[in-house]
Amino acid sequence: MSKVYVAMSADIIHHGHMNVINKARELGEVIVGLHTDEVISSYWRNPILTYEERKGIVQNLKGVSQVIPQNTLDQVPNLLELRPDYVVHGDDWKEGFQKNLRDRVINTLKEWGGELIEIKYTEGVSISKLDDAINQIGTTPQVRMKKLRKAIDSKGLIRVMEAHNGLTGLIVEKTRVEQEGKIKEFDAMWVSSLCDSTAKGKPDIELVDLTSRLNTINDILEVTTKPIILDGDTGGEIEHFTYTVKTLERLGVSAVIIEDKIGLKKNSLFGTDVQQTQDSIEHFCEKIAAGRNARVTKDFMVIARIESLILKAGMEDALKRAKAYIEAGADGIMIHSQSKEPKEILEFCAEYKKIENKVPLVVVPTSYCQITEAELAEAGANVVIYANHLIRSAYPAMVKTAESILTHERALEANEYCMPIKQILTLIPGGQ
Ligand code: SPV
Ligand code: MG
Repeated sequence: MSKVYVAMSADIIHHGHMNVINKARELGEVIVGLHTDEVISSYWRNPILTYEERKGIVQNLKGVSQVIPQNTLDQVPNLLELRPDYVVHGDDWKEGFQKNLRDRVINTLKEWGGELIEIKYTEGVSISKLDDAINQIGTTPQVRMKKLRKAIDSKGLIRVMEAHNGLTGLIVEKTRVEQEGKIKEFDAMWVSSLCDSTAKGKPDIELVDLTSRLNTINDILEVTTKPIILDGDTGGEIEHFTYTVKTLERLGVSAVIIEDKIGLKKNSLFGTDVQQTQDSIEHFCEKIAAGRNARVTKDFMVIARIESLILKAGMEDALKRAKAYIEAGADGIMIHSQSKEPKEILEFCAEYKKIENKVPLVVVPTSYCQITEAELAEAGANVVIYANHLIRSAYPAMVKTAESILTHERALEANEYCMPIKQILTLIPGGQ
């Protein structure tokens, strides 16, 4: 009997998959190469179901005789091992980011006279569309909250983008780029104190109170499903912080990051240009421990942010604090820097790697923005936060439009900076 190979992720099984398997069945014995969890998260997002769960489903599909793991998006390693007579695939990979993978399959099959059979792509169904439909249904606080830890555990480095209202939340939720065989998305949202304050026309000095921050978070929660990390400033008084943790966890926020400063907080990127005071290690450890004790489940993360490099207290102090904060129960460490070069961050990362009981490491490359995600991952960072980029890009565009209208005393010239009316009307579905 002929051997037929079919590769799939099967995270959401639909009739398109069944068309492929039915065709494969006609040709012979069907072996499914099932993408491992690592493969799915490397080219897209975390799978909804685990490998074992997906395997359990696929091996019970009519006509499937064997399910084996496919450890790369590239089918070639499995093909070389199995030397199948046929590979069956939808014809949607002739163009776009999978074209390269298709060429490799064709060339490999040639070695033993195998054949690629392509069936017409099933119109109207795609995993991305189904994914969007699932997201449209919404999520629950617990499901959303767990996603952050899961993403950190299964990916080398997760990408986080700032959101300061429902609209920017939607941008982080939906923006997707296909490039070099991968679908790139943001994994989570950062509700920055700087952007949340700026959007409200206020300075970033812990002036915007928790109730107001919760309103922003709620606007974002209402229209998105991705996990949220809150910039919790200093966390305030220890007695208050415990309430904050409970409130955030109840809402389904995944993590709060608190910085080891005390007194009137100023934005870190001012560095030593303004008066800022670092908290004592003892007091900040007490705050971390209190936060940890206040949470109900371990899904919620209390992450400690170290300001030693910002305040020129030195690398040794930063590392000493990292160790102490981990001992106090921090679920993650954020190291911040306002240096224009990544040198000090990379130095910290290299030393941090040596800590035995280390926890996920968060970095915020705003000033040292030349560093790439690949370099950060290599250095050992687990979370990269793009902390202010949506508001920083929106503001100049809005000012330009306002100036144009003042200059020309009409709106015509500003049109070139604006999206068409039709587009804004339909940007958010459900308005018609
Ligand atoms: C924020 O986004 O508010 C932060 C990061 O705390 S930074 O602005 O770099 O201090
Ligand atoms: Mg902040």
